[in-house]
Parts: sequence; C-alpha cells; structure tokens
Amino acid sequence: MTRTIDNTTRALFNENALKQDNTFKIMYFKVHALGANARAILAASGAKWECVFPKDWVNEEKKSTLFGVLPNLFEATSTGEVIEVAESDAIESYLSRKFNLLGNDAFDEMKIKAFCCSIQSASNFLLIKVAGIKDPEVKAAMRTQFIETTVPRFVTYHERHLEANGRNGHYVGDKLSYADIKLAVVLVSIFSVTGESQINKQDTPAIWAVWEKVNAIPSYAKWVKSEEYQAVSEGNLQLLGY
Ligand SMILES: N[C@@H](CCC(=O)N[C@@H](CS)C(=O)NCC(=O)O)C(=O)O
Repeated sequence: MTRTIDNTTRALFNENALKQDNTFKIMYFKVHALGANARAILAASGAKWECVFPKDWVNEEKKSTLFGVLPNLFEATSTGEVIEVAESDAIESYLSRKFNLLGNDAFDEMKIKAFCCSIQSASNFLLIKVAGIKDPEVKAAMRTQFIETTVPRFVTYHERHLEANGRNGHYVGDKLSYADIKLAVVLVSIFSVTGESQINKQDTPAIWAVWEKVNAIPSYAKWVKSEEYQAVSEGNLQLLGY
C-alpha cells in the first residue's frame, strides 16, 4: 500500500496538537536508537503512553508506514480518532511543543534546538559510524575516535553552555526542555562506551546536574527502571554493541 500524509486529517491534527491527555503509542524496534528520544519525552512528561513493537515488520507494518521505516507515533484522541506522526525528528518536535519543552520564546527554542542538534550528532556518530560499520578494524578505529575526539569535544562545548546557564540541571532557563531529555538519553549511550571516565560529577558538574535532574523525574525514572526499558537496552547491546 502506498500512503501519503492525509490532508483530510489537518483539522483533527491541529485540534489535538497541544492536547497532553491523549494516549500515545511509539512503534519502534527493541533498541533505543531513533526511538529513544520520543520514548523519553513521553516518559518525562508523564504522558499516558506505551511502546509497541512490530510483529512482522517486513511483511506487515513496513508496508503501511509513510516512509518504510520506524519510529512512528500514534496518538489516540479522547473520542477515539488516531493521529499519526512519522520520522523521528518530526515526532520529537511535535511532542516537545505539546509538552512545553521548547522554552518560553523563539530565542529559547532556537537554543534548545541547537543543543539538540549537537547532541544528535554525537548520537549519530555512534549509531552510523561505529555500530553501522561492519569491518572490524574500521569499527575499532571509529570507536577510538568516538572516545578520544567526539566525546571530549562534546563535553567541552556542552559543559560550557550548561555552566553559562548556571549549572542548574537545565540547558535553558530553569525548566525542563527537549535538550535536557535528549542529553540524558545520549549519556546512556556514551556511558555504555566510555563508562563515567569522561563525564562524571566531579569533572563535568554541569552535564551531571542535567543527568541527575532528568533521572529524578519520577515518571522518567519509572520508565528507565521498567522491564521493558531493560529489554530494549539488552536489544541495543545485542544489535548495536552499546
Ligand atoms: N529518517 C528516519 C530514519 C528511520 C530509520 O532509518 N529507521 C530504521 C531503524 S533505525 C528502520 O526503520 N529500518 C527498517 C527498514 O528500513 O526496513 C527517522 O529519523 O525516523
């Protein structure tokens, strides 16, 4: 089946774009990767949500997606209609606006999105240039580059920006943002490769403050401790190696 984004859903979508009490399903594979941020945003926001996993991806779900890939967000309204958002970037932006994670004005939003884009680059390096490489020698060299260049550079810049905001556990102002959540997500991957050798309470107190603040959100902590999250982490390790 060839589907496009159905323009007849415009009114329903716009009516629901800022509604927080709908229920959400994130369909993605049993890995963190491109599904992790959307799951984390829903968890940190205390939304009613669940993970769903494809049952027969190639023969079933893939055929009905908008781009032949996952993640996909399904949002059920109070009257039972379902809104669909495809592509990780669109999903994360949509959810961030809905759950007030883009700051207080356009300037805040620009900053938050810049921090997020930088975080995504670190995440992509690991996913594409390390996990995605088959040749063992090239893979090992890219892993070394991640540890010796990507992470130290990331730490220098992000610690500086967070310090400038007062080392208060947030990138922007004094409230939770999309960038705070995204940092907590990428740190899980970084820790998996480097341990806490480069990012820790003593050496990177501003990054650490965000890590602690996001992980202290009860609904987020519940997600991270859940059996489902642990199963996804296991899947990540098996498939991607971190
Ligand atoms: N641009 C897409 C890329 C999504 C993507 O490549 N998803 C991969 C998993 S990480 C996928 O669905 N692969 C299965 C397939 O291609 O059949 C996004 O950011 O959402």
